[in-house]
Amino acid sequence: MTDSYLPKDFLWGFATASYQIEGAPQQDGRAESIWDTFCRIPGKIAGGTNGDVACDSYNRTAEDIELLKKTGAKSYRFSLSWSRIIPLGGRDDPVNEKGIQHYVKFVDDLRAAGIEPLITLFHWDLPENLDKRYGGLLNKVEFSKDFENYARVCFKAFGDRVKLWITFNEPWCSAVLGYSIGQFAPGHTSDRSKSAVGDSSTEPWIAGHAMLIAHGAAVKAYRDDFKAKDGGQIGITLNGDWAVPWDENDPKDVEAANRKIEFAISWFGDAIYFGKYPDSMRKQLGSRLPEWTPEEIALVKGSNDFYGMNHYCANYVRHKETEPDINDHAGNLDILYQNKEGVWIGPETQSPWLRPNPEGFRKLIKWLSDRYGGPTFYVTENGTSVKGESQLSLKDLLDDEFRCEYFRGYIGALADAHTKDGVDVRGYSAWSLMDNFEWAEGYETRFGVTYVDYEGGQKRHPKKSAKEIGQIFDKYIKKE
Ligand code: NCW
Repeated sequence: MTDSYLPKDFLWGFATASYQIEGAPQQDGRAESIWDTFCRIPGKIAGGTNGDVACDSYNRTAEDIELLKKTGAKSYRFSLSWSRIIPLGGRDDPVNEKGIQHYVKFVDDLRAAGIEPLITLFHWDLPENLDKRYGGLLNKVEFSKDFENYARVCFKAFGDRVKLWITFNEPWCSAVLGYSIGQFAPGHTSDRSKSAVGDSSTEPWIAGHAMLIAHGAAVKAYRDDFKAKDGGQIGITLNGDWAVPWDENDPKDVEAANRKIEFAISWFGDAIYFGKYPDSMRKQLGSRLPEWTPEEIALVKGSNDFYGMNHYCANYVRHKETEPDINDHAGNLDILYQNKEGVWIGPETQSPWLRPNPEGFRKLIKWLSDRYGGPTFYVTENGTSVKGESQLSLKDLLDDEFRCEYFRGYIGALADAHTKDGVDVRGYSAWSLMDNFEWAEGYETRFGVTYVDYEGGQKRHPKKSAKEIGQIFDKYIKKE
């Protein structure tokens, strides 16, 4: 028996993203995104795969809604494909009515099923044409104008039906994995042995700045012209793991753990809540980190109606004595899974970066709540892959006790954060409704509560977790 609870009307459900599930790359006038082209670069995606078919969700919306209904979900977070709505991306380029109509029908069908839509405008699949035309995220002026225009087209088309909007998903990933490590589209890196393009000494920070300005411009457009009439809320979704000092007694490791969170989360969070970058980043990066103009501060500061939190795991962090180099975008430190005593942070999963630690979730959301003055939170992603899941027989993989245990731990920790730490949390989207294209990790890594049989006609098989998650929420959500 637990005393912890989640508020009545708590909005729980599942999340996905357009490129990871839709497929249908040429249907109804869609043009290419940077992920279509990135996947064609040899060696970038495990198994040489891509999102051409994925879960074929573009043609299976009714099936996906049935899946949601079976779980009892109250909400569904999905992203729009910019390349379907404005195929060439820009503010002077044509709007594709067929793309709009597809999503209008989907939103209407969700609502008819009693499921609240949460829309993400940008989950990494930038129209390829904008990357070609002016360098995409590296051109803050052009990018923010085009993003604002795209956002306005979406607010106009769906604003009367959609009450929760997310501008960007995990801008850290687009910036660092896309413009420094080269693991994500468009694959820039300074390491000439891996790629011929990019300058990771400045590009990730320029891309991050551009996304913040574009976020601010879209929020201003929403607040000026749509919010009062449509009565919705808008925010950004930031990723970030909890950081535990490798040696709790070493002040340098304690400081490094804090620095890690600042480089990963406060980079964007401080800009949005305080109108500046963290001192730790300015100190290490100097002029490589863009300066704010007064107009940009006015646009970005205060631009969240809620904080969208993606969270998966925790790490140990150890301070590094060597001088930071240009590729050190975490703040001159090492990220480890074992601490000084040899204790593991959590069990292994299929994803090299993910080791579950529910207590870290409670600590991080409290840390964020304290730092940013108690904002309203929506947890926009949380979930796990399972080591070796793809190798199991269908019967065994449907019995995903590891994932159920993950959800029990994390949802319990969230209820504790709400009840015992006073965190204002209103919603939660589990990642993910179904197995899908896991970016650079291809199809081998599965995060779904539903098994998708890619070779077997895309048949969807709910796993044990698809049923259990509703029971977990039922235990915590207040009845009156
Ligand atoms: S890859 C990633 N994810 C997964 C993805 O499926 C989803 O679209 C994202 O929103 C699950 O949740 C997010 N996150 C990136 C993890 C960081 C990897 C760090 C690699 C360091 C080299």
